[in-house]
Amino acid sequence: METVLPPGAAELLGRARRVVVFTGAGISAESGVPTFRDDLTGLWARFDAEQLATPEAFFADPELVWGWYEWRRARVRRAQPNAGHLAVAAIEDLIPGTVVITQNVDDLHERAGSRAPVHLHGSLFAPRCVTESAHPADFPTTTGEEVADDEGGRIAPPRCVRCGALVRPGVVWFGEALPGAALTAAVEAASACDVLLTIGTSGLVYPAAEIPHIAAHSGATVMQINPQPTPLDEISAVNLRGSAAQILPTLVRAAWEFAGKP
Ligand code: BJW
Repeated sequence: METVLPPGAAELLGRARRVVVFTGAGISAESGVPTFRDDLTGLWARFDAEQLATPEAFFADPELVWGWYEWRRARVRRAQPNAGHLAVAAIEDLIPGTVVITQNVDDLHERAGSRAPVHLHGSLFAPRCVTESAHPADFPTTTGEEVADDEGGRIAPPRCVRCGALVRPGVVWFGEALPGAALTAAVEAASACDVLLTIGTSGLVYPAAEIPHIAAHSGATVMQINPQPTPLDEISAVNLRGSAAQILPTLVRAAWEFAGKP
């Protein structure tokens, strides 16, 4: 189906000087990466993601939780950036200085050409030692290849070769602080932008969900792309209902044309 943009949407983006792109799991959905609120499958079907993404779950059953992350890591490795990720990189080409802030723990923005996305919730690819969060984990390589099938399974986390403690996923779990530098960069960019584009996030998880609110309160125009209503509807001047991979390329192409750079 052809995407029809509401009047003025492309002009808003094409005219903007300082843009923040704020993304969530929905932008990677069409690359085959499940969103956080999709039902889990296989070994993890009886859990909610919210139950597994906690320090308590990891320390109660490290094999269950590490196996889940290895399975997800393998899935992301096999996934490719979609048209939505590519369109985000095209915004960075159109409007230099655009800041991409993502809640996602995958690397699909980087692989689509985004320059330096700010990762608020860490990365699947940066495991670290549980005792010394400052040092990245040195551990015997587990590539995730062993869980590359669709089943997944329990896997014992490796041990840090420096101190012998467990290695944990380098992501931010519920109840944990976000990385300070990333949060500061996100707040600063949101406070100073004139357009914030929020894409594929439920807007339910804090403090990340504050970022679009900070932009709105600072006078920026918030544009949202999401097939479903979210709590961010009320601060979004432009609500584009639909999939990121479909709407975003149309929006960005039109913004390039408006800016006279077809
Ligand atoms: C499409 C689409 C398509 C589908 N195209 N769209 C204030 C109020 C209430 C609670 C709190 C609060 N402040 C803090 C809290 C507690 C808690 C919290 O927010 N809880 C809520 C659930 C209520 N927050 C925390 O615990 C945070 N830490 C904290 O506050 O620490 C305090 C502290 C300070 C100092 C010292 C110590 C502590 C940490 C939050 C960490 C979140 N981490 C996770 C897991 C990461 C690792 C992993 O992936 O396993 O991050 S949770 C999960 O949610 C993940 C995501 O990044 C995050 C956001 O989810 P997202 O991206 O929005 O995805 P979904 O699945 O929710 O939505 C997908 C959307 O896409 C939907 O809207 C679809 O419609 C849409 N979509 N297809 C476009 N094709």
